[in-house]
Amino acid sequence: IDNFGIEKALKTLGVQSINQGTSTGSNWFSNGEVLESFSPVDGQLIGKVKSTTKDDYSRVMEAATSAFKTWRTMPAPQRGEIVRQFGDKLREKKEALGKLVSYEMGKSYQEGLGEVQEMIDICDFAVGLSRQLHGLTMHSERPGHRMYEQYHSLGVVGIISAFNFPVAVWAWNTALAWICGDVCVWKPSEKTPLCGIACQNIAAEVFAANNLPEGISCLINGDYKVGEFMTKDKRVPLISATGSTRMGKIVAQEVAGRLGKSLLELGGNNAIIVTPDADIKMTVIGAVFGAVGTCGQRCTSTRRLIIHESIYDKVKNAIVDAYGQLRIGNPLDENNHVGPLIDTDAVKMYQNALTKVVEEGGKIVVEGGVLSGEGFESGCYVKPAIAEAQPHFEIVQHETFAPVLYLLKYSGDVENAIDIQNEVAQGLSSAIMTNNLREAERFLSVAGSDCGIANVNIGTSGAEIGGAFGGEKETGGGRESGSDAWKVYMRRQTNTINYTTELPLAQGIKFDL
Ligand code: UN1
Repeated sequence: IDNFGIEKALKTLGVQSINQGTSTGSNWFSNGEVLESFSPVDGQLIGKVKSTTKDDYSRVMEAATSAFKTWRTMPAPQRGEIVRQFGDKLREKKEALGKLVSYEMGKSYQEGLGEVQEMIDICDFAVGLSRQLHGLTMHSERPGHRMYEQYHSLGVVGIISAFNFPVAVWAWNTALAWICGDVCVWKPSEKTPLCGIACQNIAAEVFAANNLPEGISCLINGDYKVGEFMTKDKRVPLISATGSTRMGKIVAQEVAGRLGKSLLELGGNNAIIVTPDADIKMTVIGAVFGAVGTCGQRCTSTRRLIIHESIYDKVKNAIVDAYGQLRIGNPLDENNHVGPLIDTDAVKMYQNALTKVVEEGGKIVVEGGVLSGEGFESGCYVKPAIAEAQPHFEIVQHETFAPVLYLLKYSGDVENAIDIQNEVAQGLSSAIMTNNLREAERFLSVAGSDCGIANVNIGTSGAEIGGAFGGEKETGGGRESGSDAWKVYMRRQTNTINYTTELPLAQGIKFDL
């Protein structure tokens, strides 16, 4: 069934009804069991993908390690030129890829396009960065000596990504890794394998057009067992993993066990603090988009609103009102704000959260529920819900990947709100709505938010690629995308050169022969 031009988009992206799920660039092969990708939009089977076996994986690693030897010797600005071409291809295919993201994952078409825009942005960023992989120079304590540091390519980077950003998170990693001279092996979520196939086709086209080896970009498919091939493989010096805290703990321990590096981007439990000095109109837009955008399935989604008691009712009423305007339905139809959850398991978790919050003493102020009937046949459409709760409720402490927003009340100073904000295990994104300079600065100070992202008069989601993205505590500590996040994709080397005829030892040590 053609859903808003999805057939044409699949064709443009080279996605077949049955796809080989393992690729070393243009060379496709797979021998594993078949994964089926059903759209949460209409429940239709979009396509099938063969998963990667251990033998397939060996072939991938052969291609990747050999491609690395060529790729790392290419000057970084020339690698940047390849990434520039990749970004151009993404511009050409933006609509098609945005549509596939929307159809396979369920986020709105606008957000699908936004995700592809993030890919384009990170490519531009990486192109500029390819001339700026700077190290420092320092003064040696010894006469006639020079000391400096340089960054060298690291090797094969393993990327494990989640269903909610099925293309952008790969691009944040891969665009930087490529300009750093690394090659990538990517395992997309088994819930969105076709997005992986589409991206791989685009990358492979660029590498082939430039006579570059297969294996600079590799794709593997399957569930966590396929991810384990990489986490256990000492030929993969860096694993970048995005997903749940549960998954991150397993990956971190596996990789640490062989002293590899991991870059972890895990769960969030993001809050907006709304103080008596908040602009209510801005608060409503920020909070509602943050809570219901991507149907509450961003790691940066707003889960908690911490509202001062003096404005509590006003804010609550404004938000409840705004929820009344939300249109839920086919995300490819641009009239709708909210699409489906990824699958029926996610629906169960959503229902469980609503039951739990009531059991713990919370009060529902916007009713949830699963939608049925025409247009909702997939069983994945739910109503965004709001509950009044207490900060310490177990369910409030927990990240539920669904559009459930908790309203929490604070009294007294902004410090009390900051305490509530910080008293969760996760530390990804946070925000304060205030026009009071003192409150804003306190929130940003060392005694303020403990998250990797802290915003003033902006919601918790929708970060730009220019900043380092990631968080503390159970969010995993990794930083990817902008700022100096590139450094994790390289190995640092300190070099000391003696241009005299003497060999003085450091620390003035005498060793006469
Ligand atoms: C994620 O949900 O995994 O800040 C990433 C945002 C997006 C990225 C989210 N730029 O919401």
